[in-house]
Amino acid sequence: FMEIHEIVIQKLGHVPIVKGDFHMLPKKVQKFLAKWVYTCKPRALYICDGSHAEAEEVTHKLIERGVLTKLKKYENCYLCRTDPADVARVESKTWIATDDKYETVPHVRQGVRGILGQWKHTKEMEEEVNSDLDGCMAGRTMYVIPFSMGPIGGPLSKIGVQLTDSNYVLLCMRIMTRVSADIWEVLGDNDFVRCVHSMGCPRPVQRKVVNHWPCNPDKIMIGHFPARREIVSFGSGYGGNSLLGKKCFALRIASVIARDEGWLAEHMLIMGLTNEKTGEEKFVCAAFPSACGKTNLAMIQPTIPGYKVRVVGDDIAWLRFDDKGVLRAINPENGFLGVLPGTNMKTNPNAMLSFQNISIFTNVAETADGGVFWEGMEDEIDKNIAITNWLGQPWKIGMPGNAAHPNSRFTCPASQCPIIHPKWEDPKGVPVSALIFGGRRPTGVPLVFESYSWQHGVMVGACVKSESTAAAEHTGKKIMHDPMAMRPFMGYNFGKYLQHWLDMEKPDRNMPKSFHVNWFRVDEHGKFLWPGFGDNVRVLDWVLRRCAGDESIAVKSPIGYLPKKGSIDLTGLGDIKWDELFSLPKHYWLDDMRESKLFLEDQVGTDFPQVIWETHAQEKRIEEQ
Ligand code: GTP
Ligand code: SPV
Ligand code: MN
Repeated sequence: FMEIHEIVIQKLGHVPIVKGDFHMLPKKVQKFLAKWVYTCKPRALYICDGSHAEAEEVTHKLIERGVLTKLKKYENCYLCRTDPADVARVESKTWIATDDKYETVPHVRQGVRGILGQWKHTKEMEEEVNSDLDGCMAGRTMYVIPFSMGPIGGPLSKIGVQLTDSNYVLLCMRIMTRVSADIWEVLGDNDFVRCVHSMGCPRPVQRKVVNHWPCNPDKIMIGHFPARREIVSFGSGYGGNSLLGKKCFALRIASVIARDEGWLAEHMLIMGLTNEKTGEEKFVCAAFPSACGKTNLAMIQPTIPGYKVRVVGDDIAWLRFDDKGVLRAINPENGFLGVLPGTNMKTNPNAMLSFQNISIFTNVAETADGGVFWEGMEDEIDKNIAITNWLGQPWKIGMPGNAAHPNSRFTCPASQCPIIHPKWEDPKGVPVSALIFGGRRPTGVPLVFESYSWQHGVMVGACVKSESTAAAEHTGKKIMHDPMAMRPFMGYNFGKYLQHWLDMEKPDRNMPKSFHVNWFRVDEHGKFLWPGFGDNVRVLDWVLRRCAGDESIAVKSPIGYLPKKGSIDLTGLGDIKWDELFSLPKHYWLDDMRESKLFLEDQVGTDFPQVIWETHAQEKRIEEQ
């Protein structure tokens, strides 16, 4: 009968600890480490402290090995090309493991394949994890990364510890989360979210390593164990698959914690808009599916005077009502992992200015002068400069195919954004006045509408759809349901999640108004009807005037309140086809509502909160239109 401590030491075996002091770690962390060292069998253990020296050391190693190329044109910026088989999140290999299936996924209609999360029995997932991870770090170093989602020690923040055999992942985690040795003290004996990541490429390697990017694409597995707050990711080194603080922790696991603790973890940007006349500032959160414009909206450069815009977060919001009934939001992240194609000094100067220093560019093209290039930057580089595409081949503007991968991304510290909000790290969060849903809807859906009530807003959110994008493995352009922009990120039964949203509404709470926007409606030639980007501030201006109680600018429609004609400031925009932008084709909406209803009945079944349908006879309103 051994003491826990002895078991821990025994399991660690003779793995050398090349940095850090194992014995100074909290006991729970020691046990966690011992278990995974025993399973993964790394060559060495490296306990990270988040220091500057650590970044230098790791960066140097990555350059030496050819994973990173220093970009001469910038300070501390690096290019990384992945194995072309590892370029996006892999939803088909992402699972939530619980004992009870219906804790994770809704009761779908018989014969229907559920798309709101993938469930595996805890036992089965464990077996897969044990077999895949057995010896998976052989010949490699296991990095131990203590990190905080949200300001360290903040009342809304949560702590995680990630183990990984990828120093690229370590470097990105240092930007995207708060990595610090202080975490150990703040953590003490408390629990933490357990994150385990491996590229799945032990030495000697079985599979040819491409671009110095070890991975195991055929065996990718991203498993979540919400009951014990654990994430195990295998086989991929890219984005949301491997930076476990992001989608895995801050959305999937956090949504379960949020369910248990009475708050919300959402795929939302957070931004502040200050009215320059009154000095009053309002904050809004917006949920759009992946690659549908969150980062762009959060960093918007307004094209009309009157507002000062500042960003709090561009991807994830943790939302909680305070004791005064005010909804408060924090951005749990520390950096931005943004889409590059389409980003330039015209569309998003604030993003461009955020990544001039300490940044990593993954899967973009390189220019001969040590700069970067992607689709959308044609007017911002020297026309005669030689370009190498993301696959390492010579490239010229106008050639078929892409210079950069459509899901190529920058990773940079949020603090580098010129319009970062001074309160972006306020541990209490910022007060939220409006929630906005949206997606890529080429037809039928107006630029903006406001829901009738909180409950109606939940329905509008549940009906979010969008044209598929490159952020995940889906191919071809089709309109997919992405309820609450959370389809790939749900941590538990979507029906229960909707009920949790409904339960947020209480008499003593100041419920934010909710809206739906669509920047992507096109005319009969396929041209965008709305200029988008900086001009989206005109829509936010209308939203904020509605929040301030202006009754004169809205008209009731079957789907919600629409802007009264002329109530959106279009000064200087030239020809905007208002009627086309706001029309509600009756046949379209009837089809759309029936389709959405069928989708929710198929996919959420008896778990769907019926009250949403009962109170909002939307179809009837459309029929009677
Ligand atoms: P994730 O990081 O995947 O969650 O994406 P996101 O929601 O932050 O999307 P992002 O802001 O990175 O935009 C994705 C793509 O949409 C980019 O190619 C943008 O150029 C494009 N985009 C963003 N806003 C607009 C807009 O208002 N109009 C149009 N037409 N395109 C936009
Ligand atoms: C998204 O797909 O919504 C992202 C990128 O923000 S990733 O971190 O890869 O999920
Ligand atoms: Mn995102």
